[in-house]
Amino acid sequence: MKREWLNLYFVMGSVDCNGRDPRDVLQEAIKGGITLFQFREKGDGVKVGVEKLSLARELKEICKSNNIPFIVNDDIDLALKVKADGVHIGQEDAPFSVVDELLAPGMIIGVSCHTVEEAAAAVNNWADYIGVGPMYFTDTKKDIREVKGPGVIKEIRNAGLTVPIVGIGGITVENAAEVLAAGADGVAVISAISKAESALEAAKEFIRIHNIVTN
Ligand code: TZP
Ligand code: IFP
Ligand code: MG
Repeated sequence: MKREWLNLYFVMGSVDCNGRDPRDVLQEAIKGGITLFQFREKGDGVKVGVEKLSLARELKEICKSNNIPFIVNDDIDLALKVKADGVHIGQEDAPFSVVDELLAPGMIIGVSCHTVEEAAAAVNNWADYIGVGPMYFTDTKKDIREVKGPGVIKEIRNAGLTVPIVGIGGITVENAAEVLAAGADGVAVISAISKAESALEAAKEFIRIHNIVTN
């Protein structure tokens, strides 16, 4: 995978869009410059079964026609069915070795990490990238760990780990620069784009900030 794919990682499911059509929100976010997309269908009122599958297929097609890699959160079966480019798994999900065996060759594996120890273990298991968070408080995920801030990313970099990293959790255009300055390759956001008045303008602003901090 290319490190630049993490520049602006948009994560979203049908319940994150304030009642808007997720296909429209994704199209707008792509026009605004997102570089990677994760389908994360979680929370109250989510789609299941064939409805989840057909939404995944539609979002995947939108990504494909715009050359944006498509990642599926947690659901390995779904990822294989829609021929996703990769999966994102948490520390509580199936062990890495199990996941790796189920996936097609070349698929991206991202892992959620909260500490230097978890990051080191993910690197040893050949994770393609890690998501570190929650950086800040968020209402979007109900079972979040302790908020530790961008300092964890600094610790991971100081430990010599060069693995591609995105920060996640409560990231907005106001605090994204701190996360990047701590050593993240990019930021992963749900609500700051999915619930923005304009997903396009929000994404554009994140890209503008990424360009300022990393150039
Ligand atoms: N993992 C850690 S925090 C989080 C996830 C999926 C939610 C991020 O959502 P938001 O709206 O960007 O805070
Ligand atoms: N990190 C990420 C990512 N996605 C998640 N769903 C998560 C943590 C819980 F953005 F991919 F890094
Ligand atoms: Mg970057």
